[in-house]
Amino acid sequence: ISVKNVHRTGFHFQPPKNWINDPNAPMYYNGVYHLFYQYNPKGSVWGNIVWAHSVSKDLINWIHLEPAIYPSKKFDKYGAWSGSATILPNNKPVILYTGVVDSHDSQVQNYAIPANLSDPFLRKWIKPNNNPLIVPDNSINKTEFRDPTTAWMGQDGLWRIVIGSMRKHRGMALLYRSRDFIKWAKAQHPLHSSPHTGNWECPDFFPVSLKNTNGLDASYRGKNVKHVLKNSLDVNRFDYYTIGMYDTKKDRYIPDNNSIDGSKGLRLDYGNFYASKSFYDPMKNRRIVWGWTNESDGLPDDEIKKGWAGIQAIPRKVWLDPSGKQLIQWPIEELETLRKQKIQLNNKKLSKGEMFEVEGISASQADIEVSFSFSSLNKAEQFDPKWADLYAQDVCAIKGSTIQGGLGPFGLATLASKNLEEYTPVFFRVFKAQKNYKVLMCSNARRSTMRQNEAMYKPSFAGYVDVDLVDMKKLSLRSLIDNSVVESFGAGGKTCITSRVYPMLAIHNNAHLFVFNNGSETITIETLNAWSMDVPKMH
Ligand code: DQQ
Repeated sequence: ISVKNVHRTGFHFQPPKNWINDPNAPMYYNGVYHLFYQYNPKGSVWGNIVWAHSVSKDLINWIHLEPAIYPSKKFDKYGAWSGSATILPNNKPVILYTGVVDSHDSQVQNYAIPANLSDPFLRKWIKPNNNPLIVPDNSINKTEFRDPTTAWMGQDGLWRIVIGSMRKHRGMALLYRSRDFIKWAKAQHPLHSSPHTGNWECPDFFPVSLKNTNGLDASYRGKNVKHVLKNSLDVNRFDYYTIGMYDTKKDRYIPDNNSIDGSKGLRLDYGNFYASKSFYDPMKNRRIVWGWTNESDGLPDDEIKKGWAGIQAIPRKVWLDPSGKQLIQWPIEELETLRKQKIQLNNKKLSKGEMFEVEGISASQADIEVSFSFSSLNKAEQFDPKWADLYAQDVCAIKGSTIQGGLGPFGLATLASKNLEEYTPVFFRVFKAQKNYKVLMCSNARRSTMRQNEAMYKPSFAGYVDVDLVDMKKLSLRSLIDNSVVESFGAGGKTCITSRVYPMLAIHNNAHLFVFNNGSETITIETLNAWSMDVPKMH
């Protein structure tokens, strides 16, 4: 296996070569799922951006088609950047995307429509001559004006979209309205904005049900819904969201009291996951979110040597937690069709310092679901009040997976070499704070590779998990391991963390998987199910 391929993923979405970034305009149309994405047809670093296009019947096996949108006209000559799809009521899809019109990155919004609706794959897209549809007015920073959302229709019959922007470091979702989808007028106020958050890239705005896990169409109007506004923060490259109320009279979104905008807020993923976009899947009545996960191996040189860069995370079903306070995300059920050899364990105790190997599956390409229990919270370490001001990631860096604790650290050591020279631990550590327990979930790349390369990014990604351990002394973890990615879901999808790692020893058959407990409290593995994962068709 050449250096080009050793870290390629097996079951994550990737084209055969070259650079990819943001997922664009995911949609379901007449029996086919479409995924477009930002793509450089000429190389494996960002540039020459076109809209690559792939189609699928199951979101797992993909056919790569010719690019659907590429710069050619005055209104997108310098780039076809991110955007979204809307299916109009006459069952006609339309794409809105950002066109870059000069070498200074000035931006406008354009539309494209399928050339031939009877082609099941919608291979060809037309960019009509009445583009651009929207140009920035004088109040808008024209280099920070991009990434139109899927449109939704209000009771007044007008379409609405938001476009990401910024004014004096205030991030905002600019609101536009249209009757015919062609003539758009800017609303007086943004749908929402927030100071000191920087530019909002790839905003996403959608309703979620208060009643069940089903998804809702963007235009859904009814009772028992909340709304979610997600934006991708340019300043630190993470996807943040708030949950709130959409005041349709004022046409404003108001985050709930406990929901914070910006980098102190909730994150879709506490790891490498950016520019995500969701869509409503009418086939299975669900909302699905796609996110881009970038390379972390350092210098553009590595990307050039590999000939490829970037993957899309596994599509996740997304819904509102019954508490109403956060979203839940879970890998789409179709992923389970790739499960092959299985091994199962029940009721295995792990006392302090114990570690054992999960054998019998391919540890470089696997799906693992494990549920841990413990009989008491008494041994939980004290939460240092100083940490309250830190990000979870910093606490994970301080405490790690090897420093002995009380209740935890316990979890999985993924992509591990036989003698643990390399490993990426995904684990929990429970602390006792003044009023409650704090559950830290970490995915720590610090020991993931022997490779010496200062540019390599090896963060101790982490997030807190909002669970009540007093009633239920249990924590579950699911990890999708795929050669250079470990995508993990804590407590049934409450906290998600994706890491990109580049082991030198723990590759293919030399990768191992362990379960460990470095806390003094004994942990029981109630069940552990692990599967080797097959490679879907992607050509
Ligand atoms: N990527 C696109 C932009 C977007 C950014 C350009 C986010 O439209 O704001 O490739 O990664």
